[in-house]
Amino acid sequence: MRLDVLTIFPGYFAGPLETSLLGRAAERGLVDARVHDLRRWTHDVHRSVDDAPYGGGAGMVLKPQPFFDAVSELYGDLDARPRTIVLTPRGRLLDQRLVAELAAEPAMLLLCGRYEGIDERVHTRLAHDEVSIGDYVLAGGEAAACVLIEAVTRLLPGVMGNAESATDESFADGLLEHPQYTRPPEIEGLAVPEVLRSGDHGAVEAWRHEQALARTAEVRPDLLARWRERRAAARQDPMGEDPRVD
Ligand code: JBK
Repeated sequence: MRLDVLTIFPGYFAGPLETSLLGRAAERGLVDARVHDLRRWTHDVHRSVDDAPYGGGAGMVLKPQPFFDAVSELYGDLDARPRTIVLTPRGRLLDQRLVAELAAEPAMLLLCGRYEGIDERVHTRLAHDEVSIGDYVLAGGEAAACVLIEAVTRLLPGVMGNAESATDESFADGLLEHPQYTRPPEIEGLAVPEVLRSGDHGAVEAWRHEQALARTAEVRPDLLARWRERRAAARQDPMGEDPRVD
């Protein structure tokens, strides 16, 4: 997948793009991520990317012109741009369904806002999607872009081994994960549950399912309600949609 990012803080992406999963994916040619400094498309001596809002008010707004010039130069024409996403708190909440949809794109362009936002005409003319990673206040879209990139990249063919991809199945099941243990069998007076050491695979599966249900009920009743609805629908219509698909 080809990935372009437009930001006024290109340095923000250096660590995440080089590290671990993403770094390996890039080395192997599975992702081609390019981070562009929006200031490259400024023409004044101060290289200013922002300006005061029309109508007044506090803060500054990112100017439209550098975005339009950047997209024209990168793709030759505004209409030749790939799937373009603005990371913004007013966007649609990112979930695994949207992540999977984006992973099927050949290329993406991510626009990161700062200050009070980006001139609305950038949204109107360039954004195919506005995406938020959650209801909290960030300094800008950079951290959100990193989250999106990591979530999408790990779904690209060849990026992850089979052992890691298998863990997706349980999330797609719609419940939170059951607890995990490794050696030693006891530490700090805390023992590994006996059933996990019993060798009884049926009992292990049943225990894990109970734990996942209990945990989901406790912290994410919203997820549990959706899981129950999907399971009921699947029982009504066994040949219908795969209930695991979020
Ligand atoms: C937030 O994607 N977001 O969630 C996001 C982007 C930019 C600023 C923000 O405060 N939440």
